[in-house]
Amino acid sequence: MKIDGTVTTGLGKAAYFLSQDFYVNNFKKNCGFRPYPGTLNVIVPEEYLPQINKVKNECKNIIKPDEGFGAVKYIKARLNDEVTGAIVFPAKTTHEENYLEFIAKDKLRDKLNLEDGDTVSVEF
Ligand code: FMN
Repeated sequence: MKIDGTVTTGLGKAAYFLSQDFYVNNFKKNCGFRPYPGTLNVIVPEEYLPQINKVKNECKNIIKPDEGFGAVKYIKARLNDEVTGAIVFPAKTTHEENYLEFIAKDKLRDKLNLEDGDTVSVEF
């Protein structure tokens, strides 16, 4: 599935979680990269939510961390046909369902010169 969405700024909370060793080590082991501490938030059209929810519900890749932290599902994904990374689905989140959170090795806003309001494609 390939979806066009809009880059938007979050609250910056993901940076804290992506600095925790057990999340970092799991992503390194299972996705092959050490994630930049932050997620790129992409707002996607509501019409894709049923398909996205299906993928999320059927997703078997899950990090179950220590007590106090929430589980995170992840699925390998590509951004703008250019960057390989993953979409994460934290069980605990402040975001609405129409937000996809993309992680990768690099800071994507710098690497792809992205700003809020830009359109990006996410394929997974
Ligand atoms: N939110 C929680 O309240 N508890 C958690 O344990 C938790 N674990 C997370 C783990 C990862 C790897 C990520 C990426 C997010 C996690 N979140 C957790 C979700 C964040 O609180 C937040 O909803 C979301 O990532 C938005 O971040 P942003 O404000 O930087 O856009």
